[in-house]
Formats: sequence, structure tokens, C-alpha cells
Amino acid sequence: MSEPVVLIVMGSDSDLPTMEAAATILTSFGVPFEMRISSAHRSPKRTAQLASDAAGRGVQLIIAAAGMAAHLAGVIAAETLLPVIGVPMGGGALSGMDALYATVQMPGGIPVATMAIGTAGAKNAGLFAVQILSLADPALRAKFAAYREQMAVEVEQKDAALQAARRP
Ligand code: RP5
Repeated sequence: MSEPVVLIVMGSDSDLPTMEAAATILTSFGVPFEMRISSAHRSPKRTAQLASDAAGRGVQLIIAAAGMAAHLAGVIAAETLLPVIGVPMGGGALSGMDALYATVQMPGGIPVATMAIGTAGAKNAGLFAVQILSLADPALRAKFAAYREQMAVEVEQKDAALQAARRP
């Protein structure tokens, strides 16, 4: 198996069903990735090590997903020079608003590129990773362009089906 180019870290195994959306995208684009569970608060030393070792083993960017007081992405960003994409998890008493604010509201100096809450955010994290990697990979860029074109075709097909169904 190829060495991972993207590292997906999540705070808990309860985040895994949501983060499968990122894995599905990376798999479909042929981007090698690794998924790990490591918590900013339950296993802080291990999380710091994972983040600081990543670049040295060929990882080019990190996707970090956590819920509630979601400091995982920020902690990871502080431990690496690699770009970090954050995905706030939904659920909890505040339905993911806590995780959204915690992930997006990084003080100036240590950015986290924050996606939407939940599955849409996980999917977009995978796509955003592909976009970043495609800057230096023409074959990946071509695949991404085809993906966008296919989306547009599907919208046209749905509209055509709607028009056909409503025709008197
Ligand atoms: C965060 O707390 C995790 O990222 C997860 O979204 C949330 C709840 O974790 P569990 O109690 O389900 O393990 O650290």
C-alpha cells in the first residue's frame, strides 16, 4: 500500500461514521490516506506526536475532526507546518455549533481551514484536500475537473426528469 499523503485524525471512534465521507472521496480520487483516532484532551501527548511526525513520513496535509469542545484541529495545527483542514462534528447538546466555533475561531497565527458541520464537511474536507494536492498534480487536477463536470451533468439530468414529470 502507498504511504499516506493525507492524514485523517478524529477525536473518537464515534466520529468515524461521519468521517467515512472524507475517506470515500480520497479513495475515489486515488489519494493514499491514513485514518487515526487520537484525542486532544484524552491522549494529548500522542496527538502532538502524531501531528509533529506527519510531515517527516510524507504526509502533505491533515484533516482533523472532533466534536463538542473541538480543539483537536487547532492543537494539531500548532504541532505541524502542514495545512490542517478542520471538520466540526455534529451532535451533542449544541448540535455541533460548539465544535464549529471551536474549530473555526482560531486566533490569528495558527489557521485551520474549517469545513461545514458533519457529513457535508467531511465530504468537502476530502474534496478540499484533493484540490490542494491537485495544484502540483495535473492528473489529479484532471480527475477533479471531471468530477465537477459530472456534478453539473447530474443537476441537468435531475432538472430534465423534473420537467418530464411535470409535463401535462
Ligand atoms: C470529541 O468528543 C470527539 O471528537 C467526539 O466528537 C466527542 C465525543 O466523543 P465520545 O464521547 O463519543 O468518545 O473528543
